[in-house]
Amino acid sequence: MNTRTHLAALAAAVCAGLAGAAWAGDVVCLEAESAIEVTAPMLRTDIAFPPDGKSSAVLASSSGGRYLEIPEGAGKPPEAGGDATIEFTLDQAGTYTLWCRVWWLDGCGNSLGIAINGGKDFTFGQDATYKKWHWVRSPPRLEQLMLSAGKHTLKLMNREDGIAIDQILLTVNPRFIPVGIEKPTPQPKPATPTTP
Ligand SMILES: [Ca+2]
Repeated sequence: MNTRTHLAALAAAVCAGLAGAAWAGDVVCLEAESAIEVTAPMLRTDIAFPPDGKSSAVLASSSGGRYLEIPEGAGKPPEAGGDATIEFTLDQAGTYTLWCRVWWLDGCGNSLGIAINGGKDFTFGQDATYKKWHWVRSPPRLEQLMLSAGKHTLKLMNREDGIAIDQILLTVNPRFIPVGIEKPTPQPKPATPTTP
């Protein structure tokens, strides 16, 4: 390898390294069960207290063994409400794609409503993959997902019972596709009040 070829190879390696390094800030992954507020019949499921009707395999194959769930038979609006609010912080402004790792019972339990920062809610899901954890993507270029840097809230709302949500992922990279369990992104801890 002559010097010029060597430098070209080195430059390519540096560029590849930089591209890889840029990924970390492009993707924010949250555990659904990290919600600051959960109202019934939405509930936080814990592998230590398995609910009736769910196999241990579903629990064991969730990230952290915990997720949010609206059990089958809990009801749907207008008879039943139920929601969960999750706080998250973004390092950069952009048009985000939202992914959720979900478990749907069937065609009558395969969607939820999502509202960002108290804005207009949109329907998420409606795909036909049932009884297994899988990632579902939001419709592209949603106005609600044009987000500034800083703190935001995401509200998951009951639309149909028989659903579960394990992880939530936001990315500015439209080509990013989550696979399996993604590593949760550490979120800033809320400021603790100082004692006088
Ligand atoms: Ca989880």
